Amino acid sequence: MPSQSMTPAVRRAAIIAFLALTAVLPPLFAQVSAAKRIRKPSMDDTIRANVYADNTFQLWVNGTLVAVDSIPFIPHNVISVDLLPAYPMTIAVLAKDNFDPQTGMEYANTNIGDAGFVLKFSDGTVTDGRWKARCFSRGPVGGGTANPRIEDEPLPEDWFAVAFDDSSWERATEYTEEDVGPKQPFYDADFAGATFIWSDDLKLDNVVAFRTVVESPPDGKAREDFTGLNDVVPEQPARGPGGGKGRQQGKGKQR
Ligand SMILES: [Ca+2]
Ligand SMILES: [Ca+2]
Repeated sequence: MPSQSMTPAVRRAAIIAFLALTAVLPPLFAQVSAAKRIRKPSMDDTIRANVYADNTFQLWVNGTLVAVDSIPFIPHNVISVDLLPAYPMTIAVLAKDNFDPQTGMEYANTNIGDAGFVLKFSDGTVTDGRWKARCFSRGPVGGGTANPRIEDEPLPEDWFAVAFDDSSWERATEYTEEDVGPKQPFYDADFAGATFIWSDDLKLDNVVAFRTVVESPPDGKAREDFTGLNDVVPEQPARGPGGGKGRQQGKGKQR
């Protein structure tokens, strides 16, 4: 409160300022408090990721490993997983062709296999030539099969991290379906608008890392950011048909 030593004019001004602050601050605090309130996300807040790799991949989103191809070689499968997105969204992929680590070839060193990678998220995120790509293992060097050997280099320790600097990486090369020759599972899943990518050598480059940053949802749909959910007390979500009393026989949903 204003001090007794103030002049009347200053004191009056101080009292007005004090009263104004007491009127303004509580709503401000309430806003901050409300901003920290967050509901629990539901499956409606997730997006679906479809990923197809010739031959295998690991997928990292915002620095976290979220999916690994469950069939590393053949048959060529589509991996579909649910993601809780947060934007900007950093996507990092480690994709590998099938290859013998000594020769770079496959099928008992009788064949130089070719590769390819494609991804689509239901928020509209797709692979294309804007992604960054960097080869970390190639072979057989020069395409020679008489004395096949590989060249490789270690992945940077934090290559998948949000803060990793990929400015020295090249842009990915786009490939057609004819180039890659995807198998039926690719056609059974939604990859509309997505483009196959790899480095600039679909045959000899066997380990390729990709990175991109999706600044905002490509479909324009507003989505809440649930980052840090463990650091707040979320609002209680609406209960399901069971009224929150547990799973009803034959009706409950497995979680
Ligand atoms: Ca290959
Ligand atoms: Ca292959």
